[in-house]
Amino acid sequence: MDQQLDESKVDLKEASTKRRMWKPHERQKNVFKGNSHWEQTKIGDVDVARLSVLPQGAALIPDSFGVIATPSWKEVKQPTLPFGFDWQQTLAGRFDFYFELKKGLRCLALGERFSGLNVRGEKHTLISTDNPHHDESMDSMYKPIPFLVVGSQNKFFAIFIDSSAPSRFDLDTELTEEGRIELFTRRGFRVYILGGGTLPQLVEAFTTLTGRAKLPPLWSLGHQQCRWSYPNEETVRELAHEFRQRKIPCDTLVLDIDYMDEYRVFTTSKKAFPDFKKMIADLKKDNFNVVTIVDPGVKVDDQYKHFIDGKKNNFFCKNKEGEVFQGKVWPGDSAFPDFLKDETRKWWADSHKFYTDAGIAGIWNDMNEPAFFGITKVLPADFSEMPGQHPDFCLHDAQDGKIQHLEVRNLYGFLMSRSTQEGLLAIRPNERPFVLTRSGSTGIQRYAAVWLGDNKSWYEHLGKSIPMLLNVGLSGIPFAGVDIGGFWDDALPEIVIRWYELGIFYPFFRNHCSLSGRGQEAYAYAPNVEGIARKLIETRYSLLPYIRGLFWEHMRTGAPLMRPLMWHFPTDAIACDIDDQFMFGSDILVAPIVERAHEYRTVYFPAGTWYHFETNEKYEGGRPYVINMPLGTVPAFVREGAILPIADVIQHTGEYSTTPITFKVFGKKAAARFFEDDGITFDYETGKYNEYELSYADGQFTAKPVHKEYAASNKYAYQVAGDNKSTTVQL
Ligand code: MIG
Repeated sequence: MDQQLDESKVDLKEASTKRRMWKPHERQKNVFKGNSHWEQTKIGDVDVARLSVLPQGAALIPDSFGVIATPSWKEVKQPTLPFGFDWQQTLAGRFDFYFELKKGLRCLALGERFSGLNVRGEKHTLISTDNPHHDESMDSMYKPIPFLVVGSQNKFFAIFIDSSAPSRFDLDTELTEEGRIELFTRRGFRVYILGGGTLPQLVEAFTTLTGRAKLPPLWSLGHQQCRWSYPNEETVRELAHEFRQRKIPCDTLVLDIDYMDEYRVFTTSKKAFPDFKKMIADLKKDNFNVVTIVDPGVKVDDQYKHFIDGKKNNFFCKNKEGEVFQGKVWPGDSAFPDFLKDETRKWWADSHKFYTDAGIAGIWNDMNEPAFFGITKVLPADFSEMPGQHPDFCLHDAQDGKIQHLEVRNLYGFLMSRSTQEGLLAIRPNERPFVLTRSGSTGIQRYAAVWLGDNKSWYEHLGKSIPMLLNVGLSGIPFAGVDIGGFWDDALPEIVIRWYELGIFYPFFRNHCSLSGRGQEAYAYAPNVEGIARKLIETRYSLLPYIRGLFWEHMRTGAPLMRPLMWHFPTDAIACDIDDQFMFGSDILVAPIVERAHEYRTVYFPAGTWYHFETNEKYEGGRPYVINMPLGTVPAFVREGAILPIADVIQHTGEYSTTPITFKVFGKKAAARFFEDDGITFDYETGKYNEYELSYADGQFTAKPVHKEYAASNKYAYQVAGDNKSTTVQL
């Protein structure tokens, strides 16, 4: 898409004489003169080869921020590589990688893409970009992750480029069965080739390399409510009051940029929030957590402590002349912390004491691509190599000297969130931190949850959220969601309900909208609509015991919560092509309606027997069914043989530890694992958690403890789906 003509800038006369047609690709000369070597190892069951490249003139291969594993590598001359992988340096600022893409192989992952699940047949530019208009013609988004999975059935390979530099993937756009990657850099880098293996094995290996998310605080898995903006204390208090009074479960209220004093980070507006601390404390009493937005831009203002400190200590990015680089964002002219520097990250981390002292529970990082007003495209369409100097941007202090922004831009949001998380952890060492970020790159799952930025209240965006989140999950990030109801435009009641039907299965569950749209809270609609929304949100809370189990599984295996059907049914060709349904863990198939004025949809069931989540109606799999789903339906089907832990309705996770939990059994023979802990601290790391093997056979339910060191206070029962009777269980 970057290749497309920008009509406004084009000399049309000249353009009409240039015929753009297919030509066989001719390789230019390889100009590489530096050092390179291959090494091999095995991660789990997966073979991994890695190529290290140090171009001539480059100081060193910079430390990877994304890769954390240090397996022992064995140097090899030339490993046997799948799909004819080859590489060269084509220009001083560009490396090219070539590989075969045989017909029928699927291409997955690559971070956040506005695409269906299979990202093949497209060009993908990986540079972190704030483009608030998500449509078919957009290319770069907020989270570039150069991890590409290729394969089908039980045999997948992956290419992972460990470099912060921008890249462009051409995944057989010409239908010549060729893949090509251009990496725009003048620095050293590494490339990892993983495989073959199954899709779960590859994601396991990749997340062994790049790390996993730890268990999130339980409250962060509950319902979160946000708006740009709740302008003052009165509105925020009223919001809390409405949720509780109407008994719509909610855990978290999120404050957007207007809580600040003229958008100065680490301040609050005295006018709009006269007693910020007291407000937070009162909300806490009512079991609300408050999350505040923090943008990277620091207002240029010689009276403002944060700007003064940052400038004095050289914490900000500089321009060529060595002065503080300035860009325009919400505070007006702003300086940008150079998060590549350890000292800057430490300073930024410590600054969060301002928020924790006020009782803030978590931090939301936005605009950290970083975004500058007016720039929705970072790489020009004709960008063909990393220039020696890029005039428009700043310089960073990297390990290998002063580095121009574009070389490390993809790390900006990642390092900001890392610093934020480190700050929260240093201040509250035994509390699980909650950080949410818009931008991120390889390994961001270690530091933050993500949401996919500025969608619209469009059915198209509701539907696209499924494949987009699936690819984000395959890229290593389990804790993800999109703005429920849609960010831009008015969300009418129907789309909000349809969005909640799907959204209760997003790992990150937040309703958010822009300042111009109409009120989008679950109660901003007629009573019947509110009633449906309430039921759906209650369903989310009832699923919390299952959802925490999925995070536990992610920690152990790297598995995302939202999985494409091919994750579990890799040899079912039809299932592999489906991306308007997904598996939520191994036991729940989600198939929502994502269109206006539709009450029926086709649901494809892979082999096995499936139960309607609400009615327990049975479907024999291996074929599609047309299913009636009126507004408010929970669009989920449970796999026979599963046991789902279901919590009784609660209003917030503060009530979780005392709510009864029912193990719902699907079928005559079923099994599951069940995990529980305090949901707040890191005590699970020293063993204070419980894990049970649940099973049901011959009319008998058993719970065998695998690990039992946490004193839970819930009461438990089991119930066979379709049966009204529940039986108490002693754990
Ligand atoms: O320029 O803080 O994606 O969630 O509400 C817009 C205001 C800046 C973009 C984020 C959105 C947030 C908004 N921000």
